Amino acid sequence: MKLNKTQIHDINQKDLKSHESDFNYLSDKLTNKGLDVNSIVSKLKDFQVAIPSWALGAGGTRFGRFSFYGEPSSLEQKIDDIGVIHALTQTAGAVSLHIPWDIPSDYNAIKEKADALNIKFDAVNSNTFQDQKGAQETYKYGSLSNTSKAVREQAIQHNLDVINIGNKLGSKALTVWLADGSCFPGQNNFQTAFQNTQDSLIDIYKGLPDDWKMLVEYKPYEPNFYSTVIQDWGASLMLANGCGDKAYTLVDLGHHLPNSNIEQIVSILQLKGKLGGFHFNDSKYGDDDLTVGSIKPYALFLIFNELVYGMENNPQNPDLAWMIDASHNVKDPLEDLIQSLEAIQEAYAKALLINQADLKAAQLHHDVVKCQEILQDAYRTDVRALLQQARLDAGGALSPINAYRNLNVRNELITERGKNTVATGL
Ligand code: AOS
Ligand code: ZN
Ligand code: ZN
Ligand code: ZN
Repeated sequence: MKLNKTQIHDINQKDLKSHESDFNYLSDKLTNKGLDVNSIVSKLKDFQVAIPSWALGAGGTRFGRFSFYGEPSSLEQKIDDIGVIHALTQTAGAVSLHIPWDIPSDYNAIKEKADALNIKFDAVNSNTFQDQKGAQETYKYGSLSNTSKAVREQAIQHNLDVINIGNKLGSKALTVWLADGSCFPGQNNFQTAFQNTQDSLIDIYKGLPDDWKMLVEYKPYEPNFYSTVIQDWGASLMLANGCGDKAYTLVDLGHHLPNSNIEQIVSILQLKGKLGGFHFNDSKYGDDDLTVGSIKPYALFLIFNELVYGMENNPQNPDLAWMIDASHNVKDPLEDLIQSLEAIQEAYAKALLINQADLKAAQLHHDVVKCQEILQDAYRTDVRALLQQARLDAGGALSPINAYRNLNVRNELITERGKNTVATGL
């Protein structure tokens, strides 16, 4: 299944007139406020978010998994699906591979496919949270933190293998997320576990090519429920600093205890030049992996406000690796990802409306009311016509969800792949 520009162009015709009037109305309003609409639209066009190779099928919980018809069962098919999302949204120009779930069998074929669909290979993800078939050692009691040297060595080697695989595809970053921790007090010595993790990460870091980054993801709990070795941004930052300049912290929105001020975390990491990557999702309780912006869109906007500030004011911080890390239990995964992309772009567009000079002046005058007015004026603006314009300029769909449905994508996929498919991955 491959969508072409003509199909999308034709579908857009019906809504073109009403889009134009929406866009012109908004464009006038924003121009009158002194904003450069063209530059905002072009920033939206440039903003690309990676889709993880494990998110194209239905997710599940430990209580069960309900498959979704026409799921991809090979890496080729997963890239095809990302191609569909990218053709419609023009925002998903990258894939983030999970190893070993998605090891390419034919590197050239995979690269050619991705190239043809305009998809790049973003960060590669290692997996030392599951035992692999035929593995000598078990990760039941940890991987990089394990008290057994043999286990640590196996986990280090796996990460080096992942770098090697990513290198063949043009990836430039390794994301390390560890499940390591303990389920009960007394089970682990915190200091030993942390020190072992640091030493193991340093060994991996030594194998990192010069132009690569290592992204260290943190998470407070799950699958371990008493302690996690890399439980928060502080632990991640210490470990990254212990490795060197090419190691950074990765923030996953779902990996915080309730009510954490994520925007402040993001802000300070950028000040220190240490924010390397981002996993988008939304949550009500924990690592829920729900559709981005479905629960706390205002929080997402506040995070984007800090990201935009950082992108403009913190040259010490590198470009970020953006990825959606969501799981789809009851929706068509492709529709869910399209909704997430829309929410990300919406929050980004609203953050771009904030007049940073006015905000700074209001802050200096301690005009707290004005500060809030500036943020909320941006947040309350309906920016969807800007997103549509960005997609239109890039050859995407005015409404990706409508186009997806009108083009009958899911049925086509079912015809191609069959009804009872099982996607590999989580
Ligand atoms: C796990 O909770 C993390 O969010 C990871 O980033 C990711 O979902 C996992 O590593 C899948 O490979
Ligand atoms: Zn994540
Ligand atoms: Zn997670
Ligand atoms: Zn998550």
